[in-house]
Amino acid sequence: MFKITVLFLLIAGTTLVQATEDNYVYYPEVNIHYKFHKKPLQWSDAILECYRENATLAMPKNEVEANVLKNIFEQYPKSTLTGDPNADYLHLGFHDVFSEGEYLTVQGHSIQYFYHTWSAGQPDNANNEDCGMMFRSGLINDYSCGQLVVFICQREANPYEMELSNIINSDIAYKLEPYSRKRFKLHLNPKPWDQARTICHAEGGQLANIGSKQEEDFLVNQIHSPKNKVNHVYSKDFIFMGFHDLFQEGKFFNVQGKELEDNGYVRWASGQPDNFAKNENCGTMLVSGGLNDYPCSIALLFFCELSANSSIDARFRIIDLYSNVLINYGT
Ligand SMILES: [Ca+2]
Ligand SMILES: [Ca+2]
Ligand SMILES: [Ca+2]
Ligand SMILES: [Ca+2]
Repeated sequence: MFKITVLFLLIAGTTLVQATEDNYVYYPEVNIHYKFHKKPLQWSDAILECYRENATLAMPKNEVEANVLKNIFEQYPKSTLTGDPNADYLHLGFHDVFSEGEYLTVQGHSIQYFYHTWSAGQPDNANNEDCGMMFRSGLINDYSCGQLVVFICQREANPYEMELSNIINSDIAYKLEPYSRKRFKLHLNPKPWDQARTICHAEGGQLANIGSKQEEDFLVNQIHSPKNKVNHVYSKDFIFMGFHDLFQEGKFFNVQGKELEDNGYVRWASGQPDNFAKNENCGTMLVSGGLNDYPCSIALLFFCELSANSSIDARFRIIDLYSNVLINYGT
């Protein structure tokens, strides 16, 4: 009897300790776990810190979630944040690093589908502000990415997805890679990196990332014949891909806001990344394979990808991105 009781206490104790160590608190009204980080960090470091905890830098979808963040922040008044140079500010997971004035979440979605109640006069891009934050009032602002600011990480059971990949895309230039079931399209009209990224989004996908050796070989094979069909003047040795170190020099993220290693396969070309002339912040692959960092503003061919669950022969829901109306097709 005694042994059974001790065992029970140990099990119960273990469970409690795990919950405490994790420090994520569940808010049933929004079905999200949050954790306040009292140590102020630069915006890109805050992303990485959340990522390491299997969470994302908090970005409210709506006013209810914004109020929860505001209330959590209120539990840490300025007087309790000693050593915080910006104690009335809270990082949020949005930015306009890629393109001035185009505000995206860390995961790459336009913030027009998220909470975006700006403080009066904001965004003002004062002193080139490209990262998102919230005032104690709950209103948002663009702010300098290099500033040290406290933040909240969030963890959702079912993370919000725009389901961009579920949009029907019948563009036959997308070729199916048989192992990953992803589809890739080589764009033959060279564009700077940010325009390439936008074009892939408009096609319901994203700038491509390589997840395996098979995918790398597949892309290399696709490059060779079209390369000679392009009449424009451009650098023929590189193809833009969906990663960058625009948030912080030397720290590479994919366009989904995750660390590059999260792709599952990272093979840099020899001697890369080298941030040549201190001006290489956008991802490319060599036409012969291997990754390289490259200047963002030079026009290159680029690969878009559609994820495995978007196949033109499946039955789909179409999301009208502008009205956010869900239309069901088929059963
Ligand atoms: Ca800006
Ligand atoms: Ca501002
Ligand atoms: Ca760089
Ligand atoms: Ca390079």
